[in-house]
Amino acid sequence: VEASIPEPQRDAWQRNQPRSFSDKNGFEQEVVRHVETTLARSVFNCDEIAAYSATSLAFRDRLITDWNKTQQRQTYRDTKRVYYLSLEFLMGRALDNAMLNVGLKDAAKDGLQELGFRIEDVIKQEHDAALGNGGLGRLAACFLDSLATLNFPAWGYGLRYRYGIFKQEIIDGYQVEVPDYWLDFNPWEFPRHDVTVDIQFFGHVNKSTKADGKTISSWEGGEIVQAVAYDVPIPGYATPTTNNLRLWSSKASGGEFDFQKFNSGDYESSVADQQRAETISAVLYPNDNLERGKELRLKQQYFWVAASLYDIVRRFKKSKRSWKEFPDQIAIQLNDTHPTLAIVELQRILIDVEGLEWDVAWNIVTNTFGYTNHTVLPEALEKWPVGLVQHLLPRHLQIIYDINLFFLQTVEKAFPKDRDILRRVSIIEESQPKMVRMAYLAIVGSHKVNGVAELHSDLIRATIFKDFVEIYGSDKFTNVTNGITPRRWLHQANPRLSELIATKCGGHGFLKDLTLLNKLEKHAGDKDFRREWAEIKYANKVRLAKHIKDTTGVTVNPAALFDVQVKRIHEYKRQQLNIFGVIHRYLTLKAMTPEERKKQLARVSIFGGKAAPGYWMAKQIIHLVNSVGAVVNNDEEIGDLLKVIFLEDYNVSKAEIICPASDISEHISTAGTEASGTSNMKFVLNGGLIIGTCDGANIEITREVGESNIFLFGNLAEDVEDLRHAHTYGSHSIDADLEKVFLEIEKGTFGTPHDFGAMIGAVRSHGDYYLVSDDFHSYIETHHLVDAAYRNQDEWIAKCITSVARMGFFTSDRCINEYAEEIWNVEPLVV
Ligand code: GPQ
Repeated sequence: VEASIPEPQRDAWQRNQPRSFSDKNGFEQEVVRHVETTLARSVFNCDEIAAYSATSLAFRDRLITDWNKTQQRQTYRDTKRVYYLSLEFLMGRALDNAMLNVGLKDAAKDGLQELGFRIEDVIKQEHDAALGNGGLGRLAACFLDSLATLNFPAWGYGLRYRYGIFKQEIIDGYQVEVPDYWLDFNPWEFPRHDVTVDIQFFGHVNKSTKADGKTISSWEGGEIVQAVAYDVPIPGYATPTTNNLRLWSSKASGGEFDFQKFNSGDYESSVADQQRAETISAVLYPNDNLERGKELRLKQQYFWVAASLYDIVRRFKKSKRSWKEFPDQIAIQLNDTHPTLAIVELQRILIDVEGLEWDVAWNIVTNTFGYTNHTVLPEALEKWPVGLVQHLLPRHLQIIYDINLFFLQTVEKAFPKDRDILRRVSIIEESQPKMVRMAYLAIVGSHKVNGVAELHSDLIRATIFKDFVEIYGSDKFTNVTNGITPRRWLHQANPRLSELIATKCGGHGFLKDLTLLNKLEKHAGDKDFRREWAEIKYANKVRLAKHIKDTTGVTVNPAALFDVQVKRIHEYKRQQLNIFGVIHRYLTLKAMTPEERKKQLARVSIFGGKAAPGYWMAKQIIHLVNSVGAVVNNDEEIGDLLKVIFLEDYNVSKAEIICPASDISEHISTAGTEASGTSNMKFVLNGGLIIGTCDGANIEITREVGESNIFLFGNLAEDVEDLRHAHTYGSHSIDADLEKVFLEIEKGTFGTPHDFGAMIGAVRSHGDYYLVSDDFHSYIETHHLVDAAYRNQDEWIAKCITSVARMGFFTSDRCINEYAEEIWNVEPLVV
């Protein structure tokens, strides 16, 4: 590898390598040094924020040493790398994770104590890095953790949004969005002002004929925006491997602003240009499972994809290998269709810039990319108007048309009798206006397509991508069931449970090989072990109860059954089913005599999650939950028997408090709509049971933990279509208990009935698309089973322990190994 420092001077560098701390004293020295020099503070004005800043800087220095070594090693060995392209990385906090991964959290705890701080208070100062909406973004974050932990040479590429997902406030029971400006102080990123890429938009295509008669196209004119790299180190757990997450930030090209305009007195427009450029990476679109086709979103996608590919190609070219080796050196994974333009951009670079023949280039492209689908919901499948693509990316549209032409030619040859197939599979939808179907482009341009749970992968093969399975054969379509990192979601979120498990599993090895949890199984009947297990669950519930008290003012009894549903608010996820069930429970309790009531089990129903700002129905659901809470929580007849809580601003750091504290959690999507779900895995791994539909990964969780350890209910995916049809074309009668709930809402028990008219109407009069009424009875019955099971605490705890013992499959390490073997063909590289 070429180095900028000549050989004779390297000795001096070797002698002066920074030494990173490895114990409490070393840590304290670093903290004091950072407080007094980097932060220019002292014992007189070191508050918790300064303590957080200095602690982070101390750990950052440590990570950077390992990061440098990792990157040098990867460059030197030049083995195949993985690039994970995701518009979302929902990272949460970094400090706790960094301390645990390098194995120095205890040293930091003691050190901070000596310096006058409690480590928990210091950790809490960190702002979540919330560059994602929900499951898709969090999956990307878990994957980065596993890639580093398993020593894979891998980079993440994303956008450095100035504003992450909005903060949610609840005011008078309604969601209010507040901007999330999180970059005031972010010690975890390194600006690389020397790593920039010029990104072109608009313009036109010039065709010219070369001497040999070949025509070449070049994209000219338009405007340039600059991409600046910001690097975030990603430490693995108990390994020096520290990978890189590179986030691009947009800037006006040519520096601060247009000096010519500035000097000629046109101040406003010189600043406007700069602001327009910066708008590209300004804000994360707050939609989950929904695409709204906004021009700025397409600009974001191309900006990020073009910068990343330029970077990847630049790195490849340094190795002086031939182009045909590109797919042997590089695997690029597309996290949903958001980065699909990367396929077109790489083809453009290879043919227009590098001068390769179309077929040679296309072969390289298709062998490089893999595409992961995360939903079958039609409203989430990306389509871009042809006119918009033409305007913004004229050369790319031509290439898309050529890709489509060659693809359709092969389809026509293979299926000469199917007169309709070309229309069905065309990348261009012949609608008004014409649209580019991004999922189809992603399939055609990739060598593997995967879904994220078995049912989901089966469904995409059988429905939305059926024709493509016919065309390419079924080998191209595969499944990689999602997983979660046990480092954050067990060890960090639930340290006491992690310690207890370690006593039975021969230490903390299970954090790297989660199948070792199976050693727990034989202790499920052990009385002392169960007691300790139950004590930890109780302590976690006390912690959540305190959070609830602090944030909502409502007192909840930690001895009650905690029933949790936290996730984005969406009709398909059916928070409305949950709150209708809660109202049913309330009415049942109200109808009882005081004697009967005394025999009932106490419950706390906990909701949390953000609604997309433009999703009116989701906001109505939040309002209903809060309105029910306001009535139930103040009903003295009911007291502790039922509390209804809406937790404000659900995010990663709050999930770390909530997951360890649930007894039962709800994963109750209409069958066939939730691709996988990943919080289901988090809750079970933390010793909670779940109530759920036969959907997404719930099915595989059932296979692993056993049917007796999960509460399944509701209609199956295979029956959904017929039921929907019957609602629309047959007679549709509403479940009698649900109708009682509706009548109570309409009586005004929970505030102005008018507010909830649309929610009721969706079930009663608009076809009940999400099958709320069809599943209501089975849902209520199953909650009765939950109550009954919870009364037998010994057996309940045994179920929890057995379930945790059988959760080894759901580590994201297992997924990453599957991707590495089946899709990427990459090997780990130990530093
Ligand atoms: N998912 Cl398409 C999102 O979080 N956002 C999206 O826009 C789309 C999917 C989720 C999906 O709903 C969950 O079922 C998955 O577990 C998750 O992606 C990760 O695959």
